[in-house]
Amino acid sequence: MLFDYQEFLGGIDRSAYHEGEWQWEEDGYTVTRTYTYSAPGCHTSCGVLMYTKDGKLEKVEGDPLDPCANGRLCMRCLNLAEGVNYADRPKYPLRRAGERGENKWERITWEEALDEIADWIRVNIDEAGLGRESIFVNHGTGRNISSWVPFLGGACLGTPNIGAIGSSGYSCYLPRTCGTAASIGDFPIVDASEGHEDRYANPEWHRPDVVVIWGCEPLKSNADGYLGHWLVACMQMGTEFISIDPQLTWWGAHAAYWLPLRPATDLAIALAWLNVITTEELQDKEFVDCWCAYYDELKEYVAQFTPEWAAEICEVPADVIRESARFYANAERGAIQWGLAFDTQNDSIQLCQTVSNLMSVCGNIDKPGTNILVRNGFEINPGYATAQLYCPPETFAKKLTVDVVHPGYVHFIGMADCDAVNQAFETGKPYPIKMFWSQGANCIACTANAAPRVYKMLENVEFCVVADPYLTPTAIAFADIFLPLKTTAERDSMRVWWTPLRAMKSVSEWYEAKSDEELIVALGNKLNPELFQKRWPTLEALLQDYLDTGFNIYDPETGKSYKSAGRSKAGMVEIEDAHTEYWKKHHADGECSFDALVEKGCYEYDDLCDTYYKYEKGLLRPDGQVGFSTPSGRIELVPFATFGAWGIDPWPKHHESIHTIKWLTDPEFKKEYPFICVNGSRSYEFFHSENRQQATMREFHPWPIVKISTQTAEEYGIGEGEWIWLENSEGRCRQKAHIDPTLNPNYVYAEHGWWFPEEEPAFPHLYGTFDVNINNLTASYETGPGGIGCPFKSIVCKIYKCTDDVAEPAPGEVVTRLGGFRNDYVAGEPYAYGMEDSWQERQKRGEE
Ligand SMILES: Nc1nc2c(c(=O)[nH]1)N[C@H]1C(S)=C(S)[C@@H](COP(=O)(O)OP(=O)(O)OC[C@H]3O[C@@H](n4cnc5c(=O)[nH]c(N)nc54)[C@H](O)[C@@H]3O)O[C@H]1N2
Ligand SMILES: Nc1nc2c(c(=O)[nH]1)N[C@H]1C(S)=C(S)[C@@H](COP(=O)(O)OP(=O)(O)OC[C@H]3O[C@@H](n4cnc5c(=O)[nH]c(N)nc54)[C@H](O)[C@@H]3O)O[C@H]1N2
Ligand code: SF4
Ligand SMILES: [Mo]
Repeated sequence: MLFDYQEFLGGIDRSAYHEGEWQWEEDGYTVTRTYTYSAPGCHTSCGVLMYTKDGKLEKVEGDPLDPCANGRLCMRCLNLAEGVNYADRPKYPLRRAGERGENKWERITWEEALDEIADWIRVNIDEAGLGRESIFVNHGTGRNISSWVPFLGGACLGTPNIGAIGSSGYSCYLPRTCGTAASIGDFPIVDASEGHEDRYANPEWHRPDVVVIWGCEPLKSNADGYLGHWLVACMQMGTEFISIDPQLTWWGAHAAYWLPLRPATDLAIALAWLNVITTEELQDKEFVDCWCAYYDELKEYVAQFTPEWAAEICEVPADVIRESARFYANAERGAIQWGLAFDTQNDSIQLCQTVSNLMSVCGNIDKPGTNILVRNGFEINPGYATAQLYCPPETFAKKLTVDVVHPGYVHFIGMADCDAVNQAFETGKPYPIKMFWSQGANCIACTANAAPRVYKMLENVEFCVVADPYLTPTAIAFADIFLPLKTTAERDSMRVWWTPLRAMKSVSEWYEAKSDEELIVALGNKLNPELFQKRWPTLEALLQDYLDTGFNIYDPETGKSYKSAGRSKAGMVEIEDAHTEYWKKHHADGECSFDALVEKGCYEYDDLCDTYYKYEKGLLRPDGQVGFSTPSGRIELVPFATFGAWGIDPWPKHHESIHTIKWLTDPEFKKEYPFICVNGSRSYEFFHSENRQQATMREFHPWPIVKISTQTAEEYGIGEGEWIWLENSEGRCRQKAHIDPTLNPNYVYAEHGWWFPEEEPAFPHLYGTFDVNINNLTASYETGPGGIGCPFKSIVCKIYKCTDDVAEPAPGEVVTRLGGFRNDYVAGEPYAYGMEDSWQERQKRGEE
């Protein structure tokens, strides 16, 4: 065994690391034991030692006493001080002084900024007779904004329209949560012992025998609250791996099987695996009999999806599909680590549901070393469900829902539907959006599919506030008011994304920046003083309420408590007790506070995620009965009830995207656009568009890189490091070629999220963001069943070398000055011409 946890623990000099202390002096530094979260962003939160001198962050080291990360840090945390102390980081609130995009600003006070915002809303929305639904609140991916920004939208601004602009089908994570909510009722993650404080030494834990790394690169991404190095530790203890990925990753290179499928054909593999498992009777019979519903129906349905059928679609040989299915199913403890690629397909929600069935039929649910079911630590669940408690019901009823653009579906998610929001911006229907509030997102550089189209939607918005630690392309392009925010180093905050509950303790100051939490308190007291003065008058009160009730309604005067009635409906339901498990555990002993958590070393594990076989113990269902949190109490292998209620076909079917169906069936089209352009694979240096300011990161990774195969490089005469154009019907951008001999010659791999903070901010250059933006080539409005998922990672393109002799305008000029690549967008439609219909249209005509 290459990794022995006890030996690792034994090798740490715990007194040298000041066990039991959270702050001490060392060699002229103050050292603080805490967690980072964001900004800059990351889904995870690792234990750090922050070294400060005279109130300035000087360096960061991993904390080997932290059980989450065991002292291991990414370069992004090790280099945190450079981001925090970035010289051009905004110090004060700013008011736009020139035209949008001129990058002219004047310094204002916080009081002026908040007054201006309050006045604008009063005059242009309230007194104009409009509702607060005409404010759209925008955020990006999950990080230390996930609960705070929706909460700000609901409690401070009173709007139900909150979401991530341009993120069609919320094709990040949401499909996975919805797909598993329907069948299992809870979310499964690979058990690498992360639920236990004693980790790999926990007596009940067992390392997985086989882990499938599927559409995920957990080493680079540490995505969704999960750390990639936990799986490396499993590998070192003997776990075997399967990689299902179009490109050869580190995991593929270390795997027993690598299935290099054609992008976005995962459902074909998943169905074929189910076919092999059910026909060869490899399922866990006892688990299926006791805990699963509709096994026979599932077996009968998947009989048609043989490995030979799948091989035709996904280009992986049938025998490899068959053998890898057996390898997973025959393992006593198998686990599946899935990633973003699951969300970026037309089939997303059905794919996620089908792969959760693979876990279920093999009995790989909540048993040590398989996929365990997890919830937020101590059931602290702030976010959308609580935001809507504070939005008046009549306003909430006006939320922009999926049926506005994709008739026939039922809205069941917390956010406003992304495409419905697009349509409201593009057409003013069903009502116009007047104000855009963006916090923790950099939409035109990153979040938005069809970025030039989103630019067009937003350029004339009447009033825009951007709150961010940095001046981003989005801020330059749209902000009327810019609010400077704190980073993790300056911020008192907490997080629950699984377990443990963690605290971030501020260690330094940055001029007049406020934290997201401080902004909520300041804005709420300005705009909604009656509620805020009673409930969250101060930061301390806000943090305390996070621990006590997770922002659910608890009225000490009446003793009544309320929770949200459900994501799609307005209103609230009375409940017995709004208090969190944390409050219940610590209220009596007085240790239920932010300060107490900090003094404990900034973390505390909860019992639920620490427990196996929760379904046998009655821990999952609200009624306390054994079983799963589904309508029948069993895992519903065919989710008739839930998908039925959502308007989604419970029988999964593989659907190609508009691009790939044409690529597969029309030789002329394929000749014009010979490549599938996979995009947005993560890199160690950056988190989306973040960290581009840091010289050290840019030394490692100076330019956007597009990977091409050796064969393509030869065919096109492209050399390593040469700039090339990528283009399709929607637009074009350029990136630098990197020749990868392992890449399939039919694919190119482009990066996303680029801008150059060292370059000119003003229009038309806008930090160069549109020149290199792969989202010039993606589309909105093409979503899967339920309006969930969008196939933006399997678009098509052509490539050609960049030459100096073509005097065409740069993409930045095209987008910010010349009206964009296209002027023929039709609201509600992904492509205006030259493309087939979406699968929904094809289905209506009976072609699917
Ligand atoms: N083509 C293509 N496009 C993609 C992707 C892809 O794979 N391919 N990936 C997509 C995915 S999965 C996602 S999730 C989106 C992400 O899109 P975004 O979430 O918009 O990406 P970021 O660059 O992380 O933008 C976050 C902004 O938030 C700020 N920030 C960081 N931390 C904090 C904080 O704690 N508080 C506040 N208020 N601000 C903070 C940062 O400074 C930054 O400006 O991009 C999507 N775009
Ligand atoms: N360093 C860093 N970490 C990040 C981020 C970041 O920007 N930088 N972003 C964060 C965010 S918001 C997210 S959503 C996560 C995403 O992180 P992950 O879930 O790990 O996903 P990716 O890194 O986008 O891609 C993983 C793999 O999917 C493969 N892939 C592409 N298309 C397909 C397909 O159709 N099928 C299959 N099976 N595989 C495919 C790619 O080749 C790649 O190797 O990372 C998070 N963590
Ligand atoms: S995963 Fe990496 S970047 Fe994220 S908090 Fe941990 S060390 Fe920092
Ligand atoms: Mo994401």
